[in-house]
Amino acid sequence: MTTKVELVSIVIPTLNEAGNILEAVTTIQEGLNYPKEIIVVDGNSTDGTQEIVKKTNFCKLIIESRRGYGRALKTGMKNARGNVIIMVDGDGTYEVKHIGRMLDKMVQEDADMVLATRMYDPNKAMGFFNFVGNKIITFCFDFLYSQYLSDTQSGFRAISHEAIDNVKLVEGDMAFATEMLIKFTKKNYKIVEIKSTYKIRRYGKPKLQKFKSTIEIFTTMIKGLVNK
Ligand SMILES: Nc1nc2c(ncn2[C@@H]2O[C@H](COP(=O)(O)OP(=O)(O)OP(=O)(O)O)[C@@H](O)[C@H]2O)c(=O)[nH]1
Ligand SMILES: [Mg+2]
Repeated sequence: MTTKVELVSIVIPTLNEAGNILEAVTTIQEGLNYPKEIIVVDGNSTDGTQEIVKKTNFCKLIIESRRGYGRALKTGMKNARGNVIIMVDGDGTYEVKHIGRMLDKMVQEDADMVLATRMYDPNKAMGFFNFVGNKIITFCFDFLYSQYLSDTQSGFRAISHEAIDNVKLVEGDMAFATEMLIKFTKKNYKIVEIKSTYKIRRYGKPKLQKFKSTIEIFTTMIKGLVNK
């Protein structure tokens, strides 16, 4: 439940995103009209990402040397001071201009989480295999956990800090996002969606290992059913 956004902490994991990160953080810094802090959690990038972040003078840079998307986000969230946390990739694929809308929606709905869904994106920028994989995972998640979400793999979320502190998240990599939804669902936390758009990655490589991540996500969904 979120009645007011006192401070929003935007947590951005980065691993070699030198060509993407500046535009993302500048758009947030200049366009977001909420009290905010921007936290970049870097996994020892070798392409100059850290130097770019340091130069901005408005981002807090944290180094998380352990590999993994989930680990980086967890470390960032531990350091977040806001009562609301935004998690978003640093690769320029999510529409960070929509953070304001997500926060408005969070307060309007008194929600614990707002998911930015990419399923209604008119540009259809998500790759075919990612789209189909996401659809299958989301269908299974909704069926198994009685939800009506459309994009469980969206890494662009507004989350109540209090709610996330109340769940124990152990997944270190991409399954982190699914584990979070499972644990929020089990606590009956309110999850709502807003429609957002998506862009193709213009610089750098995806770190997503499709096969490994898919196995981990399904294992996480089954574990969630077994562990009451
Ligand atoms: N600190 C840290 N960040 C990571 C790690 N792995 C991925 N990231 C970042 O987490 C975000 C999500 O990873 P992506 O590679 O974009 O994965 P994806 O969104 O599934 O792939 P794309 O379709 O290319 O966007 C990006 O900002 C990455 O730079 C990691 O091990 N450590
Ligand atoms: Mg990405």
